[in-house]
Amino acid sequence: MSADAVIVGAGFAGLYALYKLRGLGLETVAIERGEGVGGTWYWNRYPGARCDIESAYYSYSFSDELQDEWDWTEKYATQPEILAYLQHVADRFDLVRDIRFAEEVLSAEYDEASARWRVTTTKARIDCRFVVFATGCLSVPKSPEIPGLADFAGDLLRTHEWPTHVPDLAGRRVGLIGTGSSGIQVAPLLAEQAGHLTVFQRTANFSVPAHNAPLDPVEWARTKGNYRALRERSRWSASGSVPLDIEPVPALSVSEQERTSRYEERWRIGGMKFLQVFGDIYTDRAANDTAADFVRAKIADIVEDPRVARMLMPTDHPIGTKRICTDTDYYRMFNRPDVALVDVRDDPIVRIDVNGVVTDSGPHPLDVLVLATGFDAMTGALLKIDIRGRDGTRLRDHWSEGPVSYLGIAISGFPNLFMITGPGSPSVISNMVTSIEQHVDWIAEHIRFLDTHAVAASEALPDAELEWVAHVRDQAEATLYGEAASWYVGANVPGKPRVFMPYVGGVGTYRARCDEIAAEGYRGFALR
Ligand code: FAD
Ligand code: N01
Repeated sequence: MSADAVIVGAGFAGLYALYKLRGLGLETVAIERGEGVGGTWYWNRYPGARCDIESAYYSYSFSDELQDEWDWTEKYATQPEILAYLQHVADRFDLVRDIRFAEEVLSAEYDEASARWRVTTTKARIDCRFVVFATGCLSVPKSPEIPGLADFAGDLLRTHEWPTHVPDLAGRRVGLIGTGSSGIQVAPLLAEQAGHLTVFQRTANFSVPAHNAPLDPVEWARTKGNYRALRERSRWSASGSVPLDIEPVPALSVSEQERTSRYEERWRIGGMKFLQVFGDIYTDRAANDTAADFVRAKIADIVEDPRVARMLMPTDHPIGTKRICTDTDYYRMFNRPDVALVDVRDDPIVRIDVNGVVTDSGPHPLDVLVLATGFDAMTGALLKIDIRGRDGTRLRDHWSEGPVSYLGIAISGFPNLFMITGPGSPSVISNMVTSIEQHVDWIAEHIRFLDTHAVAASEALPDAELEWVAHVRDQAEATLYGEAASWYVGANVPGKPRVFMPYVGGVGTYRARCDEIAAEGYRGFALR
C-alpha cells in the first residue's frame, strides 16, 4: 500500500501528528504497537500512575473547543483519566480510522531515486513520502540485568506493562525493584494492598510531595477563562508550563532564613516547581546543595527510623539532575511495620530464584515481584527499528557514538524523516505535551513549505547537525546535569554511549530558534 505519510506511534505525539498532517490534505496512516491509543498512558497502568505536570497544562492546546469541553478532576490526573482524554481526542477528531493497531514498525528504508520511504511492519509494507517517528522517549522498557529473573515462580509485574487483571495482593509478600518516578508512585499503593512490601533500592532519589487534590472549581473556571493566554505563556516559558516559572534570584543571594522559608512554601505547594524557586539550582553546586539539604532534612523529619531515613537520602547526584520524583506518601510509607527497605548497594542482589530475590545477606521470599526498572530512553524505540537512509546508511551506525540530529527533529542522511521530541530537543526536560505540539506544528509547516516550493526531499545538512549537537552539549555543560549517572545520558543501559540527550536551553528559547530557522527558508536543510 502507499500513503503520503506514515506516523509511527499513537500517543500524544502520534495523535496530534495524524490530525495535523491530515489537515494538510496528506493521506496519512499511523501504526501503533498497542491495541489502543494513548502511548505512555496506554501502557503504564500501574496503581498510582499520574502526571507530574498539572493536568491543566499536561493536555493539548491546539483546539479551543477541545480545551473548553474537557474538565479535569484532579490537579495531577491519574492514568485512567489521561487515557480517557486521549481516547476522547481520538474519537472527537475521528483519528482512529487511520490508525493500524497491534502492528509494529520493523524497518524503514529510503529510496533516493523515488525520494520515498518503504516502511515494513509486522503486517504490511507501506510506500510513503514522509515518515514521522512519534515513538516516544520512554516507550521501551528495560529489564534489570539480574540473573534468574525467568526462574521466579510468583507473579512478575512490570509497571510499564501492568496487566488489566492484576493478581490480588492482599496478604502477599511483594517485592519492588526500582525507585525512580514509577517505583515511587506505585510503592505506597502496593504497601496498602500487600501483606508485606520489600523495596529494593539501588539509588536513593529525591522526591517532593505532589499534594494532589481535586481541582477547585473556582480556580479551574478561572484557568479556563484565561486558557489561551496561559497556554501562550507556557509555549514561551522555560519548562513549557505555567504558572510558577523559574525565579531568577540566586539561592545564596538571600539569607538562610529567607531561603528556608521559600523552600517551605514550595514544599507546601508541592510538585516539580520546587526546584524553580531559585534561578541557579541547576547551574551552581552550592545553590543546589541548599535545596538538596532541605529535602534530606525533610526525609529525616518524616521517616521515624534514622537508619532507614539515611538510606533514603540521596547523596550521589545534585538534586534535579535526575528527574525529580513527585510522590504521595512515599517517605511516610517507610514508617509502616509491614514495609522494609533493602539498600542493594550495601547488600547487592545476587540473583532471583524460584522463591524471590536473593541478596548478599540472604533470601527475601516473595509471592509477587514488581519491576519499575526504567526505560531505554530517547533512542531505544528509534534504534529498535532498522532505519536506513540515503545510500543505505543505517541509523544505528550514524548514532553509534550517541544520537546526533538537527533540532532533535531531523537527521542528516535521512531525508523526509522527522522525529517528535527526538534527542537534541527539550522533550523530557519539558512539559512534553507543549513540546510535542511545537514539534508537530513545525514539521507540518515544513511540509507545507516543501509542497508550496515543489521540493521533493528535505534533509538536514551535516554541518547544521554538528553545530546543533555542539550547541546542545554546550548548554548541558553549563549546568550540573552531567554530574548524574542518569537515563538522560544513557547511564542506565549498559554499553549505551554516554551523551547528554535533551536540550536544556528552555522551551521558549528553543521555539524561537526553530521559528528563526523556518523564517530563513529552513536554514540548515538541503531542499532538493
Ligand atoms: P508515547 O506516549 O511513548 O507513545 C509512543 C507510542 O509509539 C507507544 O504507544 C508505542 O507503543 C509506539 N511505538 C513505539 N515504537 C513503535 C514501533 N516500532 N511500531 C509501532 N508502534 C511503536 N511527561 C510529562 O511531560 N509530564 C508527565 O507528567 C509525564 N508523566 C509520565 C509518566 C509515566 C509513567 C511515563 C512513563 C512517562 C511520563 N511522561 C511525562 C513522559 C511521557 O512519555 C510523555 O509526556 C508523553 O506521553 C509522550 O508521548 P509520545 O506520543 O511522544 O510517546
Ligand atoms: O525509571 P527510572 P522510571 N537493580 O529509570 C532501578 C517518567 N515518569 O520508570 O537509579 C536494582 O527513573 C534504578 O536504579 P538506579 C519520568 O520522566 C514520570 O521510574 O539505576 N535497581 C532506578 O531506581 C521518569 O524519570 C512519572 O541505580 C535497578 C529504577 O530502577 C521516567 O519516566 C512516573 C536495576 C528505574 O528508574 C522513568 O521513570 C513514572 C537493577 N538491576 C515515570 N535496574 C511521573 O511521576 C534498574 N534499577 C509523572
